[in-house]
Amino acid sequence: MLIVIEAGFSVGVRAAGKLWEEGEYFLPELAFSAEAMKSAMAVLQPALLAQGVSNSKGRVLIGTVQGDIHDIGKSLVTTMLLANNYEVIDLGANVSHDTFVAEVKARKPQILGMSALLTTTMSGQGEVIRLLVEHGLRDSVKVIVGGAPTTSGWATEIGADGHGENAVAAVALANRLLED
Ligand code: B1M
Repeated sequence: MLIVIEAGFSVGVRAAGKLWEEGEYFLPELAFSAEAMKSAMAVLQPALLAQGVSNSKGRVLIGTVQGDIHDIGKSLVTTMLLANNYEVIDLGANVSHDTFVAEVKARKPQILGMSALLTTTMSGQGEVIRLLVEHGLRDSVKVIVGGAPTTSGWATEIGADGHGENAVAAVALANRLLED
């Protein structure tokens, strides 16, 4: 079953990500490829887990922040992480600050990823980091932020460990952070 993921779907979705970065593919083509991968993973992942097979590089908890229902970019990041052998717990969109903190505490991910598409909701990324510090959890997890209005400067300002410009960059960043 792993070969179906690693030699099939993962290769395909990575190729689509590359073509998109190079300007060859348009967003609908990338999104279509992401949807295909997500549908396949929905079938294959439970079966893999049931077999006790784990090829996980690490556990990532991801979601779009409170008040923000944009989830297309976050789902692309999720799929690219899955394609690169991360275990991903996707909390969805409009995730409350308290839920992020509670889930970090309960699921103990190596990486927390927060997406925000609105200038009015991006402050939520900083607020969650502040709450992680308050709950003594900040040192237990690397924090990645992303979404159209966010920048690496913003990531530094709020005390995140890094900023992902796009889904491919987010995977590269996760790899780097876990190597450190
Ligand atoms: Co809305 N929206 N929207 N919208 N929407 C934007 C973001 C906006 C820029 C449009 C505009 O005015 N030009 C604008 C925000 C302006 C601002 O904040 N200054 C806006 C607005 C205003 C709104 C509403 C308030 C509109 C209204 O109701 N008056 C409303 C907000 C609702 C809410 O959230 N509370 C709203 C609603 C919606 C729809 C529901 C219609 C729909 C979302 C559907 C969905 O997601 N299920 C929608 C859409 C589609 C957009 C645009 C057109 C496209 C967003 C998108 O999916 N992009 C957007 C305009 C735009 O971005 N140009 C817009 C494609 C996606 C692949 O890119 O999400 O940037 P992106 O993700 C990228 C990177 O950013 C990065 O990787 C991804 C893949 O490369 N990335 C990460 C993202 N998250 C990451 C996390 C990481 C790392 C990288 O690590 C954790």
